[in-house]
Amino acid sequence: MTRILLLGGTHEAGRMAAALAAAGLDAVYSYAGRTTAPVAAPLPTRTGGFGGAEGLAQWLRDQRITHVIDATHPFAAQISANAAQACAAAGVALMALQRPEWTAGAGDRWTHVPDMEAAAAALPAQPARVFLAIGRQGLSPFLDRPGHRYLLRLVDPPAAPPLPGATVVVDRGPFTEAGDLALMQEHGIQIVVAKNAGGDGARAKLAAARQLGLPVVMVARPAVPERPEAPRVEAVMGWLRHGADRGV
Ligand code: 3Y8
Ligand code: NAP
Repeated sequence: MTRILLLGGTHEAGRMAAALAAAGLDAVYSYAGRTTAPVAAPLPTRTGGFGGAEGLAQWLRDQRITHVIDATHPFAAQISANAAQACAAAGVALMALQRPEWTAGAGDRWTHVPDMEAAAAALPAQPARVFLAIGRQGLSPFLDRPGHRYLLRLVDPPAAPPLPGATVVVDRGPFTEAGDLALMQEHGIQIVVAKNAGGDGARAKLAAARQLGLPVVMVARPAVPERPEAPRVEAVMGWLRHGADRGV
């Protein structure tokens, strides 16, 4: 009997949940609980960590899960590593719904860096107005570059200023090019730092940077373990049907 755990928290995970619900499949949607008011999913939902890979493996056994779909964000490397390890340990089938990386096009001025420390080091020597569109968790490397004026965009209002002197806008995506263009012009942004999230939810700032002729520091995705990957919801549905045909 097919019973699915959908590790969510992204725009694509929401679309995956809708497809599973439409197919009448027995599935549960999982949030980490990072935000105060996450987008509602059309599936039964659970929130919070599992207690590492071991805890997840036990949860899979207790809940008699037969398939895990990892539709988490490409930068959510820990949960993805845990899912690969837990599915192997519990003998559960795993498929990652992973959107393709963004690639630079005509007019883009991107500098690729391996991680957030390198992104902070890549900022210009002279003070600049920097749009740090990377959320709240990866900000510490920028404490070493206090000379810049930072604009942060967060999903929830921060308890304390996450970066001294930074301007914070509170907004959740998906974002629009017109909205990001206006935001970047309003703050006189001169350079943008972005994670290579892929997908459409946060691409707007890249189009706005191109239109304004601004440089972008593009942070590469962290490594995740080898696992089956599909680029689209329809491919994951095919994987589930194929498995069901074989009675798994
Ligand atoms: C909690 C679920 C949807 C969901 C929207 C996508 C699109 C907007 C782009 C910018 C970049 C950023 C951030 C971002 C994007 C979508 C999608 C995506 C980037 C929500 C969500 C959860 C989170 C967690 C949150 C992180 C933060 C990252 C903001 C919901 C809205 C910057 C990543 O305060 C915190 O602790 C927030 C933490 C992880 C990265 C960080 O380190 O701060 N996402 N984002 C999920 C959970 O609890 O399991 O609240 O509804 C989901 C979305 N975030 O259905 O359209 O890519 O799918 N999220 C990055 O890419 O750099 C914003 O501002 O331009
Ligand atoms: P992470 O660093 O990979 O995971 C840290 C811990 O959070 C995990 O070990 C796990 O705790 C818990 N966790 C993460 N995702 C979970 C989920 N979907 N369900 C249950 N527990 C989860 O994760 P993150 O980067 O903080 O991302 C957290 C959530 O935000 C994910 O759902 C992700 O899809 C979403 N998101 C992240 C980003 C980003 O930039 N990182 C962007 C957009 C959306 P235990 O070890 O206790 O099990």
